Amino acid sequence: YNERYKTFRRQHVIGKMAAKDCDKVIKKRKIKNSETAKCKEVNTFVIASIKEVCEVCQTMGKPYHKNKTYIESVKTFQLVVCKLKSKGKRLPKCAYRGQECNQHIVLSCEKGLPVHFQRSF
Ligand code: T3P
Repeated sequence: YNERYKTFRRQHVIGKMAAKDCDKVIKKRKIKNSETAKCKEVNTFVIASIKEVCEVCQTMGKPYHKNKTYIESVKTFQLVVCKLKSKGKRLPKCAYRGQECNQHIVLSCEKGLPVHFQRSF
């Protein structure tokens, strides 16, 4: 598998978690802003199997109207959106507020595999 797919999986796909688990999961999965070495401002977790998320790239997605390079999911997914409580915090003290919702996801895909989480709506 390619490295971008592995990173996507680590950062955005999880079988089960609750909104209150953001801090713990983000730490365990070593999710950070790779450019600034600070805490990542937003990270969305899709609560699903990796198979279901990959299917968005294959049969369960359609072109995202605003930008052809992205694919939006036909169905909604259960999500936990983790948002940093205060911006600019340095590692390792990253404190998040989690929110659960059901939304469509917008991804980019390479060779039928998800490699980037763009947004949800
Ligand atoms: P990455 O590409 O490492 O997954 O957009 C900048 C980063 O924020 C990008 O990181 C994706 C992430 N992000 C979410 O996880 N959820 C969101 O809703 C948005 C807007 C961004």
